[in-house]
Amino acid sequence: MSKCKGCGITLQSLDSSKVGYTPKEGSKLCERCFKITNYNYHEKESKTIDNNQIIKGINHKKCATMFLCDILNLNSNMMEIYDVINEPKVLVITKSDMIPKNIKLETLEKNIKRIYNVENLLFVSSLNGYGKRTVWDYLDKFGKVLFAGPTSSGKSSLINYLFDTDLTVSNYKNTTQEFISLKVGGYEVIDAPGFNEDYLNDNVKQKGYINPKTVIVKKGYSLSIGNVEIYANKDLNVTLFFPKNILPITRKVKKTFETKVDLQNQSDLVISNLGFIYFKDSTTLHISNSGYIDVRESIVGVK
Ligand SMILES: Nc1nc2c(ncn2[C@@H]2O[C@H](COP(=O)(O)OP(=O)(O)O)[C@@H](O)[C@H]2O)c(=O)[nH]1
Ligand SMILES: [Mg+2]
Repeated sequence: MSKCKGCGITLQSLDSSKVGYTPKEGSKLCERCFKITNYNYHEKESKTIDNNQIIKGINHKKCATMFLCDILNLNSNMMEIYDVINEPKVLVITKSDMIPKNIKLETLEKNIKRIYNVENLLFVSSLNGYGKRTVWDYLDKFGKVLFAGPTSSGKSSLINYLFDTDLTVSNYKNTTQEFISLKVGGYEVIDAPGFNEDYLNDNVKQKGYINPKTVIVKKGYSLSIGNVEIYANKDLNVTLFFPKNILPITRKVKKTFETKVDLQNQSDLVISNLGFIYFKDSTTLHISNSGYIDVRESIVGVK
């Protein structure tokens, strides 16, 4: 059976409710990829592969791996996955065009390497080409390279940018549904399905810069972002790093909060797949819905 050129799924024309469906036999794209590419829309459930299966698949390929993450989906879950991927590997921070201009990449690099114990790190943007030379160097060194990382981190976009290929790209999660091996320009490149987390905000647009926003939340008020609500027993002065369309809400504290966390100064409260809140000062935080959060030494703090 042939595979979809956009997402790697095995094509079939028998059951329109199942993955890989195409109404036209002999088509190169599944209906889902066709709709995403032409209308930026699809209504079908994507095939999701369990993270452990993807890790197995990656390690089975036994080749150099670029692990792509943007600064909003960089978190301890993803770095635990990074840690179990076979060497050689490099952490690639994608969408560098989104990184606020007032944050020095050298500071970010130093912090990320220290906090997550990473040896090799690159920054890249498929939008403006930043860092492409370092990616080509890596490709030249290994010849065969696999592109892994969380869903929507820009794996397929980077391959398309480098090799002028037509992999399907979208803001929907799990756009790439299978491993896709391509032989292009003397290289062997493997695109991989993305890793998922339990909580994933589908279709969060991450276009343009993240505009870091410093907010003061008065004592007695809480700050709510996505599904997470936080509150401290004092005035809070924090900086928010989220896509522009994620709007913080403040409101009077009315309910009880399930979790209490002590944050050191210069910490980030990471809200999985949405972004992070930077705390310059140490704080005791009360958090509701803590399943999707993670605290770390700040990646944007200056030591
Ligand atoms: N700003 C910006 N957006 C990007 C970049 N690369 C990818 N994207 C966007 O991120 C979303 C996910 O990209 P995709 O390549 O499908 O991610 P994948 O799931 O990792 O293959 C798409 O909406 C892309 O347009 C980049 O370098 N900069
Ligand atoms: Mg993809």
